[in-house]
Amino acid sequence: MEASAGSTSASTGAVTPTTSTSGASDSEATPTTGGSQSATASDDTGAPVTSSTDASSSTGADMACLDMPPPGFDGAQNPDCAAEPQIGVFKPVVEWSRDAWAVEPTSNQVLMTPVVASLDDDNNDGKADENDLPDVIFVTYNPGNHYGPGVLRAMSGDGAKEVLNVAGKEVCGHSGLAVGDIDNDGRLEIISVSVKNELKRFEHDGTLTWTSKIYGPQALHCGSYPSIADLDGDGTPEIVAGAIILNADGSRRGVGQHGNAFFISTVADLDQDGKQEVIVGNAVYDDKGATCGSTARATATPASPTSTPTASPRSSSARAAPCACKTPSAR
Ligand SMILES: [Ca+2]
Ligand SMILES: [Ca+2]
Ligand SMILES: [Ca+2]
Ligand SMILES: [Ca+2]
Repeated sequence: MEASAGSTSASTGAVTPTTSTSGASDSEATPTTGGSQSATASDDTGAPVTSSTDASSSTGADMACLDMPPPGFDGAQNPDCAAEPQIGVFKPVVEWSRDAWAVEPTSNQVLMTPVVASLDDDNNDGKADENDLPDVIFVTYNPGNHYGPGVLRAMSGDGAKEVLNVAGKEVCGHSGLAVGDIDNDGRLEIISVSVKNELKRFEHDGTLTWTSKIYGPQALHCGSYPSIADLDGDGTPEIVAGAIILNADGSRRGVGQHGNAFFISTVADLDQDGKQEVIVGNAVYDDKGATCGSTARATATPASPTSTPTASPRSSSARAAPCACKTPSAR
């Protein structure tokens, strides 16, 4: 199962600091006196001491060991600057893995980054929260078909239980997921991307509650990773994916005209006005998709619904409004 590869990668990042490469460099990259053979000597006790009056230093002919030679340098390399990186040891231990499920068992490939959250109420206290066993939520696809329809799945964190298997809903096999309580009912919802470039919302039990309009591939992509954030700070979350911004009910809030929908859009309050902006590749949008800044010409395809949405759309007039971001002169 490729899901384990994704999590292993994350673990690798956490463990990497044990590698002692930098330590080796620190000791061996100390500026030396190029070509000098008498930089060290022994004192009366026999302990080595370092000379501070190296002959070649006084001539200016030496060169400190740098990470990289200076631009244009084509002279001989100083062998004293050579440093062999020391390779640390990383031995990941697979705690559990799974490559077949009760529903569509052949759909067992994972390309996206799984999400961890508590979907079900393990301790039967009426809530699904930090006191319950976290679940690993992901999308599988059939081998060689990651842009085809996949299966939304969840496994209990201990690997013992299949918590969720949702097939037949056209969830893109490559889709990223966002998980959060977007209706403030105390239970989590899951946002995914469909093979038709729609966003879909599922309840914690896998019930499909809405499907958005279809968007152009440059605004929303099968490989987009949705995010959930309260952009305008009104207590109700919005949904961001690629260059599109939806309200919590799936209706369109705005569509950016730049950026690359394939990757993860970032949300941050860049102008410190209390409202978060959306950063999509080379562009920044306000919470309604108006462009606050971009380094490129318009590339994204404006939203052009080609199917009947199950969510009621908002007026598109908001998209035409000027950016609400504050410029330095406007503050
Ligand atoms: Ca519980
Ligand atoms: Ca909820
Ligand atoms: Ca909001
Ligand atoms: Ca802001």
